[in-house]
Amino acid sequence: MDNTIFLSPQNDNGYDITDYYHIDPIYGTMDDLDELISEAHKRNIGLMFDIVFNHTSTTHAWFQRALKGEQKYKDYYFFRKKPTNWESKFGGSAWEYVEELDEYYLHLFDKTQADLNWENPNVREELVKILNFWIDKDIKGFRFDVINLISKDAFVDDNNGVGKKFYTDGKKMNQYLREINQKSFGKYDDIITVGEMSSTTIESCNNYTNPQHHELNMTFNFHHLKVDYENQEKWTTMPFNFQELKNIFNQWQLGMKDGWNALFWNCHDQPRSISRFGNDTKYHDISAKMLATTMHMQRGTPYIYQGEEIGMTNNYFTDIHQYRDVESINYYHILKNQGLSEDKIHEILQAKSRDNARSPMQWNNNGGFSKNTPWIQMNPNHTTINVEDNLNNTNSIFYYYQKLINLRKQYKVISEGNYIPIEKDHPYIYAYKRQYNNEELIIINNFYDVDTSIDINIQDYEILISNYNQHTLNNHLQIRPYESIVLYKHS
Ligand code: TEU
Repeated sequence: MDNTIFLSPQNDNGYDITDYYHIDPIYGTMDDLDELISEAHKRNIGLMFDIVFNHTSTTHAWFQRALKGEQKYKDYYFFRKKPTNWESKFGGSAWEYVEELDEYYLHLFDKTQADLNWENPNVREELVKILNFWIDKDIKGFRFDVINLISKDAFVDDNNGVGKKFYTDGKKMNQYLREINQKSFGKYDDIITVGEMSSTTIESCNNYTNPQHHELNMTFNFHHLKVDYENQEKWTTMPFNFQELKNIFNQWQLGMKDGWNALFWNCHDQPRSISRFGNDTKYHDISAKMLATTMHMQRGTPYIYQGEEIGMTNNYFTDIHQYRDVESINYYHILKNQGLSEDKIHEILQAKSRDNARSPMQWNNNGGFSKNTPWIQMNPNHTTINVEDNLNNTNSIFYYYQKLINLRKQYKVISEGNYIPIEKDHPYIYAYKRQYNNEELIIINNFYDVDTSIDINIQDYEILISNYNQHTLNNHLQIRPYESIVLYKHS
């Protein structure tokens, strides 16, 4: 999955773009990219770009000209004499004061990421131009970063000081998406789009992805990844609320009736799922496969984030100097100011920091990523968790993912079937059925280190895939720790 590769000062790992037409030298040159695109093309692989249109880096030429007072470019952003009380998602105020202008500009993220003013037709035209530039280079897809924040409804103070309701899923969202769709990717039938949605709703996502609306193909939402937030606060530690997780899956799976879900556990913003929802020690392989099954059997399009397919875990850093992520470092200071102990802060960062997912890919038992010192420490467990070992073991997590992908291609009931929740209140099991014409699947997943059971009629079903080898199939089905079992029947 994601990461942007455009020219950037890398204050936020590339989500602060200086120039949308150039590749950052840390990733190579335009020639390298052209070669990659053409080699991929030959192998029938299309490249998808991660692109950030809600904001630019403050080093972008537009913002620099705005700072010089050029009205044309000030109108590309939101400059105001009086700030609102909104909070930045990375901590502190969402407004930064510029002394030379005696004005504030809006930044929903870091202060080096200034929000673009989509109200301005010139901005929309620039963004369409960028999309078409890359489409002409044969880029076959786009992941639009926090795209549901582009329509700001009103600049007024929020009673609870956050501001979200004034800029999330705003009134002009559908209009803006339709416009860029019509003028760029919508003209082609082989380009795929996914919108990353911050604090969104099922209703909005249905609207964005209803094929008749010509906006986006599918959406990522994060509700299932907030079930370990105490009082909805990310920077806390709490065992995940399993009932809540199941409710959210069931609601989104059933609710996206007109649209389409992007399915995922991991991305560059989330701690590793195996450390969070599985068991990254005793049941490392088993629980990695269980989580994979849970997601890959759902209705939607699954995304895999680098390292997930070999069961990479959280980094468990112990020193703030090991962190690189701007959000983690900001919150380290915020939590310290709130009086939390160093130990508690580290416990929180170990559970929640985005850097848990940002350490280098573990290729072999020496690491194998680069001869140079990487930007962030490699997880020491590369000695036992790495690609090479996975490739040498037919029972590995990697081959299990491969099998899941093949099954989706083979079985319409996986790619097209409907979704029916079962065992909704079971304390350990998340289970559902899928149906398509005369085919049926039952998917059963144990999220805990316990032996348990369910009573279910599985007559005439056979095992399609499981993370355990031997089974006794009967209607009082015994389920082992972190077991996943997918049963298939056709009539
Ligand atoms: O992230 C959007 C976002 O709202 C959050 O998930 C955020 O990363 C954070 O974890 C909140 O606690 C996107 C990108 O994926 C992220 O990497 C960027 O930092 C962010 O937008 C700004 O561009």
